Amino acid sequence: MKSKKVLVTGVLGQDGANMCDYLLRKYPNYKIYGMMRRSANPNFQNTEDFQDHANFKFVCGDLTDEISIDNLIKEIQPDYLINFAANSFVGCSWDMPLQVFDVNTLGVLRCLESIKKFKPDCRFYSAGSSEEFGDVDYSPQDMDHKIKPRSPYGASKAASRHLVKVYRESYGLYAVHGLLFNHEGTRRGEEFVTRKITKGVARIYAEACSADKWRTRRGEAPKFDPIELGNLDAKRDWSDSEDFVEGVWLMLNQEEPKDYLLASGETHSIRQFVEKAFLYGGFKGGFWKGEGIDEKFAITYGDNVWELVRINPEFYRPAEVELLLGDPSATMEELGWKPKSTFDDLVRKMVEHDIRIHKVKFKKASNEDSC
Ligand code: NDP
Ligand code: GDR
Repeated sequence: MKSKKVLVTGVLGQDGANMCDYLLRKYPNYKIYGMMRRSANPNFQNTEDFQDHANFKFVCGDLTDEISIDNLIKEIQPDYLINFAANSFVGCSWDMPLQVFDVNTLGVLRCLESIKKFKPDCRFYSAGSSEEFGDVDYSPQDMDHKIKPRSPYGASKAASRHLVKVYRESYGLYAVHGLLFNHEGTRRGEEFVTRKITKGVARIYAEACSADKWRTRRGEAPKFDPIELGNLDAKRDWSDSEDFVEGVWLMLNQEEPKDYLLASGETHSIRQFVEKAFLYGGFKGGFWKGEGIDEKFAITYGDNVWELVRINPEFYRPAEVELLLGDPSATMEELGWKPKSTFDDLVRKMVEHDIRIHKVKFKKASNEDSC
């Protein structure tokens, strides 16, 4: 098989790492370049499984610096540029809207311009989002749904979608914008709600194991810090990022470029994610009590009620996307793409992974036997 060169931005994040991992396993002779921003203290947690592969190389660049993008495209001459780099946290996009547009929109423009000038046959992926649909008119959302973002983040991604179309039609570039619904996994950033919950379950699990012994010794009830969350009623269409990077790769390898949508076709509330995550963490019989900001998720243990989740209004957003549910049927038919993981598989995988890593850390810190 002919060797190709793929430049992946956002390599230290979830999708960038999963894409590099996928490509190195699928095409051991491809040269994969993972672009990261220069930082004094980079976190290599997501890349440690593949960063020593002979055909993988870290390169430095920043989407806000066109000189760095131009130099990479000129020097590497990539066959593909897969742009996952972004300021991807919706919640902070109200606090730094200009920076979000600089990275998420102008960053895409810088990539397109650079490809046009230095490698016009390079295939380009732009990481679009279901946040572009925002305040949805109907469900499930498909490619024809109007653009109605509710956050600076959603607006920045919608603007980049227009730019991709303009460059595709004006200059004949192979450029695609993937409208991806939420996707998660064991490499997910810890500020996103799913990972925040599964990390929280793992922490409480470890504390419960130790507290149980402590309680038996002293005959007293243990206390835990519950997980603090915002809007529990928002609904998201969650999938596994590992399934999605395969879909993205298919988008980049068609005869003609066009935009596609990836989703699971199911939606679940944050509340349902919490219930499932605690169940997979071994906490049976959880129940909700109270209302509004006093609502709590708890379980009964002996004579005690343990609070596992409570509301902190700090995590509410100025404007919320209440419901997302995608229709992946057209993409499945056109690309032959089929996700392997279900919602239950995803929650279980994330909880089990976080319990495993938390137990190791916890054991080291407390010198306790694992439970
Ligand atoms: P992550 O936040 O995990 O990763 C984004 C990466 O981009 C980080 O590693 C970050 O670097 C890097 N980055 C941020 N700013 C810059 C910059 N100026 N120049 C270069 N790199 C930068 O996101 P995901 O992997 O989850 O998402 C990948 C892409 O897909 C993003 O564009 C996101 O908006 C989009 N998306 C994600 C969805 C999801 O559910 N995961 C759904 C739909 C779209 P650093 O590590 O230094 O902070
Ligand atoms: P989202 O993901 O905004 O959908 O963007 P996130 O996990 O941040 O929020 C999902 C929903 O959960 C609610 N929520 C909380 N969210 C966070 N982060 N923390 C909390 O404590 C909390 N409590 C409740 C939020 O209000 C929201 O409704 C993700 C990102 O990956 C984007 O980059 C991507 O484009 C979209 O998914 C599709």
